[in-house]
Amino acid sequence: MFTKPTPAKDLTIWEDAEKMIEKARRDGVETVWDRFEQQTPGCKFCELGLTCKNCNMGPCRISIKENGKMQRGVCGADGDVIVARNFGRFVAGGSAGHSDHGRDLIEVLEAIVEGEAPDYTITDVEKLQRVAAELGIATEGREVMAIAGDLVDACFADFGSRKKELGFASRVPEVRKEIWRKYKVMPRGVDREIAEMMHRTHMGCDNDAVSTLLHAARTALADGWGGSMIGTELSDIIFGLPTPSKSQVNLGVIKESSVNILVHGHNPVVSEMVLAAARDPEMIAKAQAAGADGINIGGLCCTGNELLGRQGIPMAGNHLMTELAIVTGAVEAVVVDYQCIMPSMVQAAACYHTKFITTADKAQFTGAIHISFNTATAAKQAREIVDMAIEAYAERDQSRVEIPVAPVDAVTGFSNEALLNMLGGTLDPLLDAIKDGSIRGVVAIVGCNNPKFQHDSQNVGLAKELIKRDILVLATGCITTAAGKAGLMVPEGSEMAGTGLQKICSALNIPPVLHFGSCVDNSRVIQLCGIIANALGVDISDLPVWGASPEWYSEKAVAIGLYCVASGIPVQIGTPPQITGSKLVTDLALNGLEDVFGASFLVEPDYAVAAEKMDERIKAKRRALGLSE
Ligand code: XCC
Ligand code: SF4
Repeated sequence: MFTKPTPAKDLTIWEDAEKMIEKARRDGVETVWDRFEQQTPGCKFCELGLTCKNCNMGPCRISIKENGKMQRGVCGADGDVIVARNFGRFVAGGSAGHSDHGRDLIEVLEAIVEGEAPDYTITDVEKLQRVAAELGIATEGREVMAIAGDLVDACFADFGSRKKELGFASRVPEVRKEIWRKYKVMPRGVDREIAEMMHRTHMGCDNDAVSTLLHAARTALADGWGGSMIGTELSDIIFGLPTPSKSQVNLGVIKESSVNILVHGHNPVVSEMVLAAARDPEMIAKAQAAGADGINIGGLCCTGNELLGRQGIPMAGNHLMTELAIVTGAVEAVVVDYQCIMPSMVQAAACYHTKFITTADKAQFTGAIHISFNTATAAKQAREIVDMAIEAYAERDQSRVEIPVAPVDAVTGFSNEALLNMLGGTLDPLLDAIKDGSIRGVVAIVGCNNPKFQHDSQNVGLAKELIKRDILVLATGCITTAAGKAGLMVPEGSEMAGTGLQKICSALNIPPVLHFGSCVDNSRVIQLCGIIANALGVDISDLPVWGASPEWYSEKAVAIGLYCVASGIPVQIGTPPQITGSKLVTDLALNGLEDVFGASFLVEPDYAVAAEKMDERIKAKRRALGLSE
């Protein structure tokens, strides 16, 4: 039966997206929304988390029998166990993604120390010394490379099995660590917790849903305070601290007369080199010889966020904009590393002159051009990539180019260090603002898009609703582009905030929504919560703070959500994970975790209702701290 396609304006809140969805339809490019429609309705068993494929006596699926009793899998596993196992593996997947990214940065630092990465340097020696000292490494009077070598060893050690507690547990308030020890969720080693989750969920191992879920929390904590934190800290050390600067966002950052290269994925190791090559006068001259006015690097997703924070490159778009960026017809190359890169981008690129270039051996795409990126030859390979883009420029069909909007300004690149600097070297002004209620609370909104929602409607809606209530928003991952597009990332955006937050924003000349980096950089958020809790002499769960991921989609987002909750930060999500087939697991996520960690999940698909509920809790937390509501 022929049905009319959903009007593009119902799929997204943005003009640039709407126009490009329409162009994609004209150009015959399939997008995420088309495929979402084809996949709807989804399999009920899978949605409920009640399918198990963990062994070859199955696959099994669990339904409720006529007498109300739950069926069991061939091995005897019930629905609770199956849901918990599936969820545990989901969290392990997300933690593995972030943490393997972190490991890659340790390897880069190691190559720098060994003199095998000539194109990379240690940009922030001060941070190297500071982080090393935190991990108990002697720094006084020692050579930079000697300290870095010890830091490499300390970080690698956190991935293994020889430790009882991760190095960065030193950043966690003592009361919180006591909780972790009591419930045996103190993360011991990143790889260990992930491997143990795979083990526990093998047939015939951990057959108690609560036990499996507690280990899921431990696995997530190993991500947040381990793999992700290492990723963030080493990225700062190698590439420099994010510092606030002015940039631009939306598809308008793609330039009609330039060689446009979009960097996509998560790890800055490749994209930093591509950016450096694109800024090389010799490469620019080549681009000009090819008829372009220069080389323009734009960001997508979290690799974009990494470069946005440190180098101020403009952001072309977030997760659901990635295919649409290609549809502009003006993109010469998309250079990717890993994670959140839709496989469909290969097909989208093939509809235009766009080169789709993969760089990580562990993230190869059939039909892509693969450059096996190596830190020993990074600059040379980056130039090859830029050369390919310049060559592609000659093949561009200008008649198919449509850049739908003009770019919007955004101030980006905050970090805990940058925040501290702005506050004059002490957190006191922030604490005072929280105490006197100018800032009533802090919410970290974690990126992602999901075609289950009108694109960015929840992300932007929630951010606006919160700042109106004098709640400061920290943005990481894909919401950053959305908040930027909505005008929330310039100081003037505070006109949309409540009077208290407005006052603080004008005093510090900051936006009401602060760009805190990529999704790995949520480690900055938990670290900040640890610092504030320690300063107030309370636990993290006593603070008027929340995490939120209204449009989440990925395994990584759930790992972030769970490490926040286990750290004492409640988390709002717009859709439930695939756990609702188990009442036990669902109750635990929504309520039971409160008794263990002092925080739990809130599933609320309507941002206005979510903001209200979050505010209620913020009020209660403020009351308990003896602060005005
Ligand atoms: Fe991916 Fe990080 Fe989510 Fe965006 S926000 S869709 S995980 S790119 Ni992290
Ligand atoms: Fe079925 Fe049990 Fe095997 Fe899962 S582990 S597929 S429930 S028999």
